[in-house]
Formats: sequence, C-alpha cells, structure tokens
Amino acid sequence: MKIFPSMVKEGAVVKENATANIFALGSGRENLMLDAKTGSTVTSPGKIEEFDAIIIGAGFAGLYALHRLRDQMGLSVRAFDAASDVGGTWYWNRYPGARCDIESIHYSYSFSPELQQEWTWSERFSAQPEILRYLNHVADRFDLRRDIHFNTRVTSLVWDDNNKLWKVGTEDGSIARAKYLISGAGNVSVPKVPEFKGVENFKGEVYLTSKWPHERVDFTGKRVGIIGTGASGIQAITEIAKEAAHLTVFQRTPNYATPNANAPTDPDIDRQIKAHYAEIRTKSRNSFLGVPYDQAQPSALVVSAEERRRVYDECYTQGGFRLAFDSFADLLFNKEANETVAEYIRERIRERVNDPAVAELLAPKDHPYGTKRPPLETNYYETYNRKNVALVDVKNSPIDAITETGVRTTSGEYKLDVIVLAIGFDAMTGPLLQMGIVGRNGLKLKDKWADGPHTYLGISAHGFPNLFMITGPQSAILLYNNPLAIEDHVDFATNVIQYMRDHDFDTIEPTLEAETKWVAHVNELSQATLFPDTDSWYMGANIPGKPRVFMGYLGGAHAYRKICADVEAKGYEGFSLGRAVTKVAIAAT
Ligand code: N01
Repeated sequence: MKIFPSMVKEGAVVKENATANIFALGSGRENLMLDAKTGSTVTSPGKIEEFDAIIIGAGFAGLYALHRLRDQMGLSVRAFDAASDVGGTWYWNRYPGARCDIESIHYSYSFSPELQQEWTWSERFSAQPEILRYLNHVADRFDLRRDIHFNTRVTSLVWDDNNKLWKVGTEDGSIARAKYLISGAGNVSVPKVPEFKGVENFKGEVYLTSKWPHERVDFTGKRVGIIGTGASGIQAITEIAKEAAHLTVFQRTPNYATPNANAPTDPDIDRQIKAHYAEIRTKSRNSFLGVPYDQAQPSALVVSAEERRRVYDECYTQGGFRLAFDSFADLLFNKEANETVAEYIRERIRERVNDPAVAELLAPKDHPYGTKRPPLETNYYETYNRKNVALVDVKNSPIDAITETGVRTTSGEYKLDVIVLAIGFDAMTGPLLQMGIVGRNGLKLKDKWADGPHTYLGISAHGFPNLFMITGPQSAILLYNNPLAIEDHVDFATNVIQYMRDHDFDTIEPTLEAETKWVAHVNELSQATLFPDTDSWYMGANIPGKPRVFMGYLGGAHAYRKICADVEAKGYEGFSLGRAVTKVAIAAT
C-alpha cells in the first residue's frame, strides 16, 4: 500500500481505492482523496466509514451473519447488497415457477426457536414469493435493514496489511474499512454471460431467469423460446407453457428431473415437526444432505430387482431429493449402481411423455444421474404432451445465432417474440472473483485461483486474512441443505471472531500446509465419485475457459461438521493467528 505521509493529517489513516489509483485520507469524517498520478488532492465522492465487520450480501448468509455479529456479539457491522432489498438468490430469481427443492420446513433458519415456531409455510416446497416474504420477515423481526446498504455493489476488497484491515470499495466511490470481512455473496449469483451470436439484435424481449424483472412478464399470445433445461429452465418451462401461445424449448443436455410431490402444508405434519424441531434439526445436521431423511441402503447392487424397484418407487413418489440421497448409498460412486436409477428415471419419462421420439430426447443417457444437480418438477414431462410446446435438440443442431426475429440453429430457424435464457451461472468461484479481492502482499484471489479454488474448509484462503467465505468453494454446500450449511459457516466464522477478540488476536488465516491438505482431500473425495466425468457447473465446465475442477466437499454434512468441530476444539488447527507487532501506525505531521 502506498502512503503519502506529507499529505496525512494528525489522526488520519491512509486508504486506497484499488480500482482507481486514488488514495483516500480521512479520519472517518473527512473525504480527502489523493490522485496517485497527479499528487493533487480531490474530494472523495463517497464516505469513508469504519466497522468491526463488513458483510457482503443480504440473503440467507448475510442476514444471519448480521444478526449474529451485531445483536449477539455487539460488533459494529455494515452489510452491502447490490439488490434494492433483502433476499439474495430469492430476490433475483423471480422467474415463473421458481421454488425451493428442499422441503421448506427444513429449508429455513434454525437459529431462532421463536422464528421457527411463528412461521408457517403454505406449501411443502415454497415458491419464490413466499421464501422472499420469509426473508423480509426475518429482516424486520431482527431489525436488520438499518445496517444494510442496498443498491450498493462492492467492486474492490483490499487487505491493508499495515493496519490489519479490509478496505471495501463500492460502485459509488465510497470506502469502508473493517477488521473482519464476511462474504455472503452466494454460489449461484453471477449469471453466465450468454455466448450467443447476435443476441443484441433480437427485436423481441429477452429475459434471464437469474435477473428476472419485478413486474409480471405477460406471455399471453406470445411465441416464447427458452434456452436451458437445468433446475431453473425446468421450473420455468412448466409455468410458461401454461400461458404462452407457443413455447419452444432448446435443450442441449436432457436432465434427470423427478417429482417434488409438492402439496399444501399438512397442518398435522407441521404441528408434529414444530413440536420436535430441535431434534429434527439435529437429525438433519447429522445426515448426509442436511435433511432428516432415513438411512439409505448401502448398495443398489446387492438387493433384488424387486426390492430396488420398490425403493425407487417409494422415493420417486415421496418426492424431494429422496431418490438421490435416501435410496442407495452407492449411486454417486458406482456406475453400475447409478445405471439402475438412471434407467428407472428414463422409464418413468417414457411413461409420462406421449410421443416416444420426444420421450427419447428427454431421457438422459450421456451422464450418470446426480452428477449434474438433479432438478425437481411438477408435471414437467407432461408439459411436452401439450400442443403448444415443442422440444428442439440443440446438442446435435447447436444454436448458431440469435437473429432479429428468433433463434437459428444449424438445422432451422424459430420465430419468437420472447427469449428466456435459463443458461446458468458462473458458480462458486464467480461471485468471489468478481469482487476484486486482493489479499496480503497484493495477491489477487483470481491469480491464486487461476487453476481452481484453493481454500481451507471452503471458508478461508491462505494469503487472505480475516476473510470468511460463507459456504465458499470446497465447502459442503453443494450437497448440504443451504440454510443449515450457511448457519454452520456463519457460526464457525463468528466463533473464530469471538475467539480472536477474547485472545487479542488481530489476524487469522489458514496455513499453506493446511490449505494444501484440504484441497487434496476435497479432490480425493471427488475422484472417488462419478462427478468428475460429467460436464457440469459443479466442475466449472459450463463456463468457457474456467478451470475444470470439482468445487465442493463430498463427504456430506455430518462429516464436514465433524471436521470443523475438531478444528475448533483444537484452537483452530490449521490456522495461524497473529497479533500486530505495532498497532495501526497513524501517520502524523
Ligand atoms: O443452471 P444450469 P440453472 N446452448 O447450469 C444450458 C440452483 N437452482 O440456473 O447442460 C444451449 O443447471 C445448459 O445445457 P448443458 C441449483 O443448484 C436451484 O438451471 O450445459 N444450452 C443447461 O441445460 C441449480 O443446479 C433451484 O448442456 C445452454 C442450462 O442451460 C443451479 O441453481 C432452482 C448453453 C443451464 O443449467 C443452476 O441451475 C433453480 C448454450 N450455449 C436453480 N449454455 C431450486 O432450489 C447453457 N445451456 C429450486
């Protein structure tokens, strides 16, 4: 960091805007900026503020982190979010049909017994508007909004090693500083950039599922095309087909979608769960997926064909992720075992789709079940029995361009009024890398992660002190019920912070050795599974040029929690904790 002592007033500290070569001088009240090129002082366009902790994001992670740090630990905290309100993923993904894929009673916060008791979900799997209402309720109930700056995109995060602080630059030119930085920026929050030639020439409307407008989009009487058949596309297709004059689905890779078996909340079940919520949460956290499923049988290959069919039928009918995680434990490890469930799902698709040629196109054969995130559905396959829906295979006839009037593939042209892009995200690493994170000695996170993420426990990285990446790459998040995974990580991070405050430490970061071992462990686990052979966003394979590496910990929620608990019990084994040799040097003239 450059310092210009002659320009600094008594009581002031020096700050740097990493993106603009502008250095700010201020005590918290002044906004003098120094242009590094000309040496002249200018007034900063924004404020410079100081906090104990800064949080990025106001979704499930950011809201809980704010409550915990501010209300339970008494720290001064500021959260930033680019959105105009709380919600994170559930703020942006407002496309028709968006809903959660884990039962809402489990896909919710557990930190407040009162909150758990007072909120009642209207459906087994709640739709986006209800989840957003829930997060708004949480923000109001815990009075969180007053410490969140909305409409504020973070553009730079720079570690100041002299002062042992993070400097956070935002789009409006403001700078804030804090000792602790918590990223709750999410994992599927940076949309994939559409790579279609000519998209800017299309004369109709174009929508991204992941940045859906707040106003209702009316498809009535329109010819709609949708590109993408992942979890978002499958949910959107089912709903848009009901309204559009015609819907063309451009499918590159068919997916193994299975029923969610959604239904209105059964008041008896709701009462039972609420009476035993604490035990149920414990059971969830001790299970692989963070949902209180029963124990899967060890192998699909040692039971009779009849027993296997019985188990698959039961899981398929009960819905949710039971087929993947509550049937047989070897589905994601053994190709032969996986083929039994894959063929079961194909058969069900063939039963549900009237036209055999369409059914065959919808039946996945090029990857094992579960190695792309399995979507859940209600009447997805029946949608293809509608007269106003057509399926176009863009694997064999790829999209060539988007024209002024529609989509052109190598085998034909489709005239459209509306195009919906459900093409996914630059997942896991994307949200962190886009924030311009610079650690100790000017180390850029994007350079450190040039060949894929390197973290310790998926929450921290060597060279980036006091940074906590809530459910970051190489954590258990990919296969762990997200709200519980988030709470676990926020608890871990905030316990670290409490420990540092209690023991007068200024910095914490993982050792290179611990990080290297963790990366090797994560890779070893993934190599034992079927995941690496499939091109998926789990592997970074959906983004051209992104390193192809599995980005999650695959040992399951229970094993992951045990590792973190051991690290904590051993006084943060694998981390190095430091005290500043001299406390913040404040230049004086
Ligand atoms: O994104 P995706 P998503 N030409 O990457 C296709 C979470 N989520 O937004 O498979 C043609 O899964 C691409 O094809 P292919 C959940 O974790 C949760 O649907 O690459 N097609 C694929 O079909 C989920 O997994 C929920 O061949 C192109 C699709 O676009 C994650 O978000 C709901 C293409 C992208 O699928 C991401 O899901 C929704 C091209 N050039 C999402 N580029 C719930 O919990 C991409 N595609 C409910």
